[in-house]
Amino acid sequence: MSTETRTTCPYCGVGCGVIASVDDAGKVSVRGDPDHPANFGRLCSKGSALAETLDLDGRALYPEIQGERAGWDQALDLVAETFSRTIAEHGPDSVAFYVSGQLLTEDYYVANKLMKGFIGSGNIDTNSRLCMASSVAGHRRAFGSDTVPGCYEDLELADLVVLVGSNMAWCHPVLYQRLAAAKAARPTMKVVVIDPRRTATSDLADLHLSVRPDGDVALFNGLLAHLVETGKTDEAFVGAHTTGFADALLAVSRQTMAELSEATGVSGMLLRQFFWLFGQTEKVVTCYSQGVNQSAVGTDKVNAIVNCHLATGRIGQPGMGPFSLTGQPNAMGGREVGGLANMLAAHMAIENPADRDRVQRFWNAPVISNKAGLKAVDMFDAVADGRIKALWIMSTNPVVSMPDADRVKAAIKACPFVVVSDMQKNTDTARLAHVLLPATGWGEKSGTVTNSERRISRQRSFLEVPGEARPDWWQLAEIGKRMGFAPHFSFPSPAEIFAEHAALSGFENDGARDFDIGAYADIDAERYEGLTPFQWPQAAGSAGRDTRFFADGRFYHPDGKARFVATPASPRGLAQPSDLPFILNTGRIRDHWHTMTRTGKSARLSAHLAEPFAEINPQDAAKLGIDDADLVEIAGTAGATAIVRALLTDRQAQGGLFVPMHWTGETASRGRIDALVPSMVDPISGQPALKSARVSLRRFQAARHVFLVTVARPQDIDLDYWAIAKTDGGYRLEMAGDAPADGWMSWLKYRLKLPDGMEISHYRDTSGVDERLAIFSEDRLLAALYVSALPVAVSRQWAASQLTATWPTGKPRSSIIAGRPSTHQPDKGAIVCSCHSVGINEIAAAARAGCRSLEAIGAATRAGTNCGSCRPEIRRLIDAHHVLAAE
Ligand SMILES: Nc1nc2c(c(=O)[nH]1)N[C@H]1C(S)=C(S)[C@@H](COP(=O)(O)OP(=O)(O)OC[C@H]3O[C@@H](n4cnc5c(=O)[nH]c(N)nc54)[C@H](O)[C@@H]3O)O[C@H]1N2
Ligand SMILES: Nc1nc2c(c(=O)[nH]1)N[C@H]1C(S)=C(S)[C@@H](COP(=O)(O)OP(=O)(O)OC[C@H]3O[C@@H](n4cnc5c(=O)[nH]c(N)nc54)[C@H](O)[C@@H]3O)O[C@H]1N2
Ligand code: SF4
Ligand SMILES: [Mo]
Repeated sequence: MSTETRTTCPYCGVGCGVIASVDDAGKVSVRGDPDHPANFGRLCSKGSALAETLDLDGRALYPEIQGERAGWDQALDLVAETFSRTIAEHGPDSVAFYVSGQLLTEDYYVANKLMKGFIGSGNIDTNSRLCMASSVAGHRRAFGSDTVPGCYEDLELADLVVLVGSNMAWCHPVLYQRLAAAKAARPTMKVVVIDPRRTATSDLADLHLSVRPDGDVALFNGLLAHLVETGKTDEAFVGAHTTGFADALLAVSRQTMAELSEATGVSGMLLRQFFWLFGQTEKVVTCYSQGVNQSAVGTDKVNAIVNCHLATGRIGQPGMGPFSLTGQPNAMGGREVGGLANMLAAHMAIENPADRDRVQRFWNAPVISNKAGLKAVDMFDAVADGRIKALWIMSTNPVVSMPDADRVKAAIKACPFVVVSDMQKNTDTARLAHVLLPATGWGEKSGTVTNSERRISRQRSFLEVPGEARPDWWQLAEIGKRMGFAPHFSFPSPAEIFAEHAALSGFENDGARDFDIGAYADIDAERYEGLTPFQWPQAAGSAGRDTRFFADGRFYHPDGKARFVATPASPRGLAQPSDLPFILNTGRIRDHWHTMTRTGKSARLSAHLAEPFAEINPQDAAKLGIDDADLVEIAGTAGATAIVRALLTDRQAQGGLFVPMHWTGETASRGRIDALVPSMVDPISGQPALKSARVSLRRFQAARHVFLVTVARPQDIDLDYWAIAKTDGGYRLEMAGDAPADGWMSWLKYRLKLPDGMEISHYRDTSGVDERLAIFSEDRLLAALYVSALPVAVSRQWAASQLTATWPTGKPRSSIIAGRPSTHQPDKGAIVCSCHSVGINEIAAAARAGCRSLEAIGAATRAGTNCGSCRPEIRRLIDAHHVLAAE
């Protein structure tokens, strides 16, 4: 017997439905919900591994004050009193909330209500500032509202899908799979990827345009000019439903193809192909994500794209439209409640007195913030210079994810009062909290999230709440009550919060505002429990209208028309100190989620890419004497440096580097890449340019390279470089630095706190440099350490798997010292398919043995047969073997 709960994945903005089962023994398993309209049963590698991330290791289980356990009353009283006193002494703008697109809508609603309507400050901002702010600003400029016009189905209906600055195969994998399936079923459909580097997503593309970093505005301006010149614009639509076309065209300076090619970094031939394709295809969807948003010209990029859709009237119709892909599970919900410092609630505008009055009346609030609050980067500046004296950080890890991260860390450290709500207690940010409030996490809390296509789905709890963890909405409401606003924050459960949120969206709306879910204003607990996924808008009394916006040509500016926005191409942001020759691009990998507080718990997910790395073009590497698997040191403007592994690939263009954002102070010695990213922002949206920092690069000379597998997490590692990843039965570490004066044996014993008397195998080569150590206790391997002057050549996967193997007395220990299996045990190699733990060597062997299709590889090895996230990589391996075979 098992109980099943329908819920929603807590990771990306695709918002897949998940069915979680708990069996009699309490074991959790998950599968895709076949009835959920986002995924129809599919899940990616991260979603499939959710059950592996639910352990209590490292969880915050009770409130702490200054690192000491405290009761909830004590902690809440301290927070409420300190916020109230700070406000009394220094005014409402001396406090701030920094929240997250991973809060549920109900949490978010209460946070925004408390700050804007009761504390009376705009100082609530969110990590969505780092994520969606440019899209929000671009939408508001063009449409008069923050509206995503289309839905997922449009990607399947389109004849051309353009992906700009989106690594969809890794970051919105299920949507990518839907796209890939649609293309396979209808091969005439075209896909164009616009990204400076070739990614797993590019493998689906008919055309890949390796645009110069931030060359997108020039590119879409060029497209607009082409559409005009070739008569592909929709004059009737432009005339009836838009203004500003002439001005926008003026800003698109006449450029020759050669000039355009120079400005975009894309050859004239590829540009012509793309322009032609876009011009002649009616059904075009342009999806964009962080390669667009996270830029000093992010808002202009959004508008340059939207301009092309407005000019052709391709918006709001099936298979057509600009489509901003939201990153976090509830980035969209946060926008609905007004979680950004410059928004109000229910898509109302903080700068609009009538909107302010309406929200204040609805809330029956004593005050209402009458100006925008501080945006994330400015907020942490204000923390740094003492203007903000009390800060509450909720469901985000800014010490890792904010630009200029060392400065953010120092600001938080120096702030007189910092509250952190998190599920985990050892995050880089939670470690700095004066008050740590333990939050319930996925599976333990209830509420709603809204995905990229405006679809609202329930997250439902199905696990016991561990320790004294409490949901974020409850924490916020308790503080509201204790600050003297009890009648306004006495919510018995998330259902009442959702009802209030829905009621506000419909309040005096009458179609004036896009966000309207007034149909749910009187939802009760029972209906809320049974709520099935639905898309907004759903106004009271309207029977589920069309799910697309703008089909009727009506926009939300006062005159009902959309605006073309002039977007002159400017090199803002890339003004370059010449001693820092590389442009640092940052982003995501397939199997990790942001700062890894959850995905880092899964051995399977940690196996794909187990240490921080930089993608480097081989020619750049050759010039700097960098070999594959060397360590490299990257230095930024602020003086901070990072050490990561070199991964040479021609997918990375010359002059650029790509480094993932996931490694933290918990998982690597110097992997926090945001310490190197300056906090330059887009002047309109306030979103930081996280993809174009200037850096220098050099080989990092390490005296020794070390690889370690161990059942226990080592303490106090004092080497220059280390990175730790979870593996079945323990951890694996890549390390480098000087050899310890008293030898590796005592080094290891101290780090692992090992008692004397263990069984030890030891090998040292004649030079005395290469050394190998294995420590056993009875029939278990406790640790194996490999030391070399060069990057250690040991099968990682195999060595790690020995932690769970049995080593009966008499079984020769030599193989572990050799670092490779004996001949009859093949080495899997690096894991490609995390669902079935299939390694690169197994897939390559199957390809060599004649498997030429994904299906054949799947049949032979099971790789790629579950979630499908690894299919682009398998495809690449098949292709590589094809080429080799043909040569
Ligand atoms: N596996 C995984 N999936 C995730 C997440 C995760 O942490 N892990 N996080 C989620 C979140 S919150 C977000 S916001 C999304 C992000 O999803 P994406 O935006 O797809 O992911 P990123 O890797 O940040 O960046 C996308 C691409 O932008 C490219 N790029 C950089 N500069 C430029 C430029 O100037 N122009 C263009 N056209 N492209 C450029 C990069 O090379 C990169 O391939 O992913 C979501 N999904
Ligand atoms: N260089 C660079 N920096 C980036 C980016 C980039 O592309 N490049 N991307 C930016 C983007 S788009 C984003 S979205 C951010 C993401 O960056 P963050 O938001 O800092 O990353 P997460 O690891 O998702 O942090 C979420 C935290 O909330 C905790 N948590 C999980 N569930 C709950 C809950 O229900 N309640 C509470 N209270 N806590 C919970 C987790 O344990 C974790 O500590 O990073 C940004 N930073
Ligand atoms: S695509 Fe993957 S991470 Fe995103 S919601 Fe679906 S299962 Fe979760
Ligand atoms: Mo994001």
